[in-house]
Amino acid sequence: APISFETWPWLYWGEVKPLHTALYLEDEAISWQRLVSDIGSMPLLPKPHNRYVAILSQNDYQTLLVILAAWQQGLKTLLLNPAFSQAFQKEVLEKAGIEMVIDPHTACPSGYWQQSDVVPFNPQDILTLVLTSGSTGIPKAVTHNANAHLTSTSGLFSLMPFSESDCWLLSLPLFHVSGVAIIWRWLQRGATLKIAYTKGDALRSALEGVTHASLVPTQLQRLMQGERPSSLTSVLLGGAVIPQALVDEAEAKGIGCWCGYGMTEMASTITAKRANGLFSVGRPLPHRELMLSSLGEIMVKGDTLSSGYLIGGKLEPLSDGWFATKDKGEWVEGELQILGRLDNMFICGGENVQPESIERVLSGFEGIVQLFILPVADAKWGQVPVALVMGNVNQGDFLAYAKSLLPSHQVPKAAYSIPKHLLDGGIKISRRALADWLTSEQ
Ligand code: 4YB
Repeated sequence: APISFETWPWLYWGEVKPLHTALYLEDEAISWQRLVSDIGSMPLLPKPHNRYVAILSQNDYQTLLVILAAWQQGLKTLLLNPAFSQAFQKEVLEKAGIEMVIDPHTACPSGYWQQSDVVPFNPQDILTLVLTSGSTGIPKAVTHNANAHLTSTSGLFSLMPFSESDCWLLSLPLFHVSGVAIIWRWLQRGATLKIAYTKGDALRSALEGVTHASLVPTQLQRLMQGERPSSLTSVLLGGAVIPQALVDEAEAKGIGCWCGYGMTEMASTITAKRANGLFSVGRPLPHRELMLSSLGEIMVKGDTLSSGYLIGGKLEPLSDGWFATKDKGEWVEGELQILGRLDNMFICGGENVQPESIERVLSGFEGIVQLFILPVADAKWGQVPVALVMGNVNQGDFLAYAKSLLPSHQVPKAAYSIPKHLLDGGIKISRRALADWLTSEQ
């Protein structure tokens, strides 16, 4: 059963098992007692009257300390990607109505443990803000309280075991909901968190000693190119279409895979299942509800739904009732399949084209590492699909293969190789960035 914390979870574990390891860093183990003391040695952070601050969030110990210190000092933190340009950061903060930005690497530790600096833990108070990843417009700051995070966590644990003696790698950014979710799973269980450099090939060595990791499919794909990390038993996948062949391969190598579908507004995972050979993301976890609208749009609600976006310093509810996800889904054998984003759909000669469904059919072609279908303007048909491929692919054979499998309005009119650099930034590949590249090439 989940613990209902009466104080900040790290203070609880600091009392219950002070000498147990809370964290593995690159070359050091940190006990719960040491963690509590390090958080308490953080300086008093600036306290704007609405209590909202932004924290430039890298995946390192110093940033974690500043985030936890901010929470126990009564602050609500927008976790920001430190790679944003100054101009973009300014736009985002102006929209949300947040004035203060903290860089953990210049907020030096000083002072000493002062019990009076700790505000009471109230699971209903907003603690985290994470930006939406919409492809258009300025992202919105999605708020969550501890209750939503802990509820999300306990629902997941009913499906995916994570015990006190396990270790979850902080394998996704703290400024993304998937990274924040790892923090709450670790805190809920009083297990071990590993913080290490995970970009690119460093992921493999970061996984040493780790039992659990959250991975986007491209990270798992990279892992499959070498030997299986020996301690890794359980991987939670999500964030993008999860290729079935990839999951089958990982399972065959002894890595337990859980396929999930989640989003920022729902505090990460909404549906999930242990891989079972069927391409799907399973069923809703406890405390979440999901239905399909008459148009096939996935609608969600539940205890993990955000209580609002922060806009101009005020909370604006997301919806009254069901939240419309803009994802298209379908039930297959009682499990949910994600068909694609409604806003990726385009029209070719009067026919609806869902790029993700073409991608699913064609990504099995020999040599393809990744494939994207994008629309380009066409005088006769309005828009036509073209393929952007990564991998060692014979383009003529590929297009002939497409013709043999797909109705004509879905057959790519051309195929281009994507430069590798477009694919390794960030946790999600932006179709917008690919489209911009395509335009610049034509
Ligand atoms: C999908 C999708 C899927 C999301 N198929 N499209 O802790 C986790 O649950 C986790 C573990 C590993 C990797 C990621 C996660 C996440 O949280 C992912 C949450 C996320 O991506 N949130 S988001 O707000 O940035 O994007 C949400 C959108 O991502 C959805 O609306 C879908 O369009 C897409 N997506 N899972 C296909 N399995």
